[in-house]
Amino acid sequence: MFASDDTIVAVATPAGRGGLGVVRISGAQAPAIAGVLLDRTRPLQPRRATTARLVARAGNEVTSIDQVVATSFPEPGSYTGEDVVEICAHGSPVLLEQIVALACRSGARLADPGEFTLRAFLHGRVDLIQAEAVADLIDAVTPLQARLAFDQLEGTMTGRIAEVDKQLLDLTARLEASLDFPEEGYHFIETSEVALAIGTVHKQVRTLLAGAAAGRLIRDGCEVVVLGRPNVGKSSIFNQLLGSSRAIVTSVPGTTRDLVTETMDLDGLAVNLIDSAGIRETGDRVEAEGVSRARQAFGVAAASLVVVDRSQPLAADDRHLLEETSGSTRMVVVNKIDRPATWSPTSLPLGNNPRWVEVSAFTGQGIGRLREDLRRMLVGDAGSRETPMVANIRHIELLERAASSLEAAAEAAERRAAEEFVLEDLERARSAFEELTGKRTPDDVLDHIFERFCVGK
Ligand SMILES: Nc1nc2c(ncn2[C@@H]2O[C@H](COP(=O)(O)OP(=O)(O)O)[C@@H](O)[C@H]2O)c(=O)[nH]1
Ligand SMILES: [Mg+2]
Repeated sequence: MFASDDTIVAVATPAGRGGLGVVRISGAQAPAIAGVLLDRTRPLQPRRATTARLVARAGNEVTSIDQVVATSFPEPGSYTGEDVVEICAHGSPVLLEQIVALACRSGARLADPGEFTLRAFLHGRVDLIQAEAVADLIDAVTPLQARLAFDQLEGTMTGRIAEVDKQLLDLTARLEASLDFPEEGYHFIETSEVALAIGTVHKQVRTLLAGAAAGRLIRDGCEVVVLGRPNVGKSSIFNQLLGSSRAIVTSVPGTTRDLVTETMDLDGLAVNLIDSAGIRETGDRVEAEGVSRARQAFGVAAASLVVVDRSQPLAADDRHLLEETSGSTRMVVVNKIDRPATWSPTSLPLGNNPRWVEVSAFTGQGIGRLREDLRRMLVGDAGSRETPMVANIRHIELLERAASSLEAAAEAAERRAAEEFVLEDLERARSAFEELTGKRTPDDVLDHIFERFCVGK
């Protein structure tokens, strides 16, 4: 996978018909292949979109296939860092495949998924964090996900990591220098200074990690389950949140027996909302199955909305559920406030989990507030801050590894351990950073990362 001296070609636009379609060629032979494909006497001028006739040649016979716009990007200033030619043709899948086939006949080979970006990485055009951001940007399903990925592509994370790594390098160099003069001990740097400097770096890494849980929720989306005893208005709230009548609402208790799932865009957060069967003690086998599925959904969901009906006295089933969910990420939704109240929310047995919001699924009152509160409960104010957001599990694990090595290093420095021990921990932290940016990343990890790309990217 990592040999990159040949020339690759792929359609870069999505499968199916479109106004335009782009074929991308990258590698040393790209300009020559373009010369064969295009009916021109002179080579393309760098970075200048040029209209040309695309032709198929057989012996002396030249058949026109399409009128295209071709652009040449010479190495090293192209996306991949190699010679690249982009051919923008009419968006017919048949036509685009034909152009790809012609390019292959002239010496190109079909690109693997993500191979253009892999080459950009191998040629140092982007680091690994940025290459991953390309895939995230393409996969984004909400504008906030796209923004998060684009920030990463712009190098906000890369810059932060480089800063941290530079401080570590400096520290390592000074410790190594004092190693060369063993009788002097910490010669080029005071022990207290070492511990302090490590502490500063450690804090920067922890700051990056602080937003990680929210970052992951934004990048990957999450599940939120609507719970409550039958007839409190779960399906009505589910529908209000989604803004459509997706789940069946009836006044007969026990109607929703299976899980109903829909994805909603909660101000940029992709939330998989799950409507569940009412949770209550029941003798009915089908209903009991529904109840058990609701409990399973609660087990995997990031958070729950526990619905209670303010127009009815609180039932034993309500109390059980409030108690059962009190240790989790939960919002109590006090529903049916359009009706006369039989109790006040302040009297609810909420334990140490005080979040509640009053709504009427009937009139829609309070639903906006519910959306805001739910979002804040899930990710806080994330997405509106300056620190780059760590969102990728690979990044989180490596930063955690770096953080714990830094802790160990600081601890060793504090107890005035020999420089070797401090250095060893610092090296471990640095190697985590190198794996993060791709300076030193195992091939199987690279394979895994580029596998998830689409062909043509
Ligand atoms: N007045 C009033 N009725 C509601 C409200 N929410 C739901 N209902 C009614 O309560 C009944 C049960 O609603 P449903 O959403 O099916 O409850 P579920 O069993 O918890 O899913 C239906 O007749 C709804 O129309 C509300 O806020 N106000
Ligand atoms: Mg229901």
